Amino acid sequence: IKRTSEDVKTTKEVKFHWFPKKIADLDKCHHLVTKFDPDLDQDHPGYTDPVYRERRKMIGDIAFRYRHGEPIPRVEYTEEEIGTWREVYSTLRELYVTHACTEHLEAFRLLERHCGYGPDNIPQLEDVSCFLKERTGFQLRPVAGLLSARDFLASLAFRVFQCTQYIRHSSSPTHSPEPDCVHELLGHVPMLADRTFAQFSQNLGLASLGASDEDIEKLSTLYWFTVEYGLCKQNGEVKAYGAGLLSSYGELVHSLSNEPETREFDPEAAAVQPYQDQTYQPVYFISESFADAKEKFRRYVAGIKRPFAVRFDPYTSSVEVLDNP
Ligand code: HBI
Ligand code: FE
Repeated sequence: IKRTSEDVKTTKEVKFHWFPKKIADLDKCHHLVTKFDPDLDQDHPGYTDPVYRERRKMIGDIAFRYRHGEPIPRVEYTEEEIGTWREVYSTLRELYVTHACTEHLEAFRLLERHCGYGPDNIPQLEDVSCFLKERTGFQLRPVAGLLSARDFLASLAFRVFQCTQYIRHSSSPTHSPEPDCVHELLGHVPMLADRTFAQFSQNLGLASLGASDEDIEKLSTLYWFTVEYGLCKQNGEVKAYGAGLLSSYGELVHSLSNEPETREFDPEAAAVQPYQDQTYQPVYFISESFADAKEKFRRYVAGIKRPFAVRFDPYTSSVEVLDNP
């Protein structure tokens, strides 16, 4: 029997968290976490710079006003912002050849050819979104900062990636405490252009819909050690595929050196591994391949208890809620 979640709730008295059922519902998934906000976090490099904070707020307003289906407004970046981009871009670009996985390298070449990627230009989210849509069906929507894990993961279920549009402070080109467009465009976007990785990301999102707070915490930790800080084997070598690594020169070098502890990817272990959002990770998980990670994750998800199952309908970009999974 097909039912809506509200039906399930009233007929069976099972309580679970509201979640988006159709892609336009993502307009309601906008709950920000203030943890690394430059207005509140004294350690943020932009905390003492009112001009930066004003600019970030202006770009953030684009996200607050945005509704699903609209084109993403273009931002005319300043010389200072492009200077910050250039500095990170050129150092990372060189390192990718030896440190990034082949999926990232391949997509990066295409992005340079078709999407305005280059040292002197910050790509526009609208152009990148169109590119991804053609490649894997993923699209971007602008977001004003760090989103709650629940809302962030829910958007992945619809192949939507919530993407920041402002750039980090110019005093700190190699590091940003919060996600910024350097992290999204250099780290996440190339990976979302890969079909298997895109499917893995969507599966993480689907598993999160209506999940308990404890399961959201586990899934977001899993996300952390895969999508953000994952390593993988390729032709007998270890390469990076995590966006947090691919957008940080220091940690990218560190993660593939002999220094850190590495372990074979195991969802059960990765879901409860304590992580670091202020410094380098204490441990990295190495996947055999994305297909292998996807399969291991599928088995892990089967063990998560939910009073219903969800099925994504790609024709309408909506999820069906199925009773008695
Ligand atoms: N919000 N804007 C944004 N970007 C992210 O990459 C992001 C987020 N919120 C949570 C999050 N990532 C992850 O750390 C997990 O909690 C899902
Ligand atoms: Fe990220």
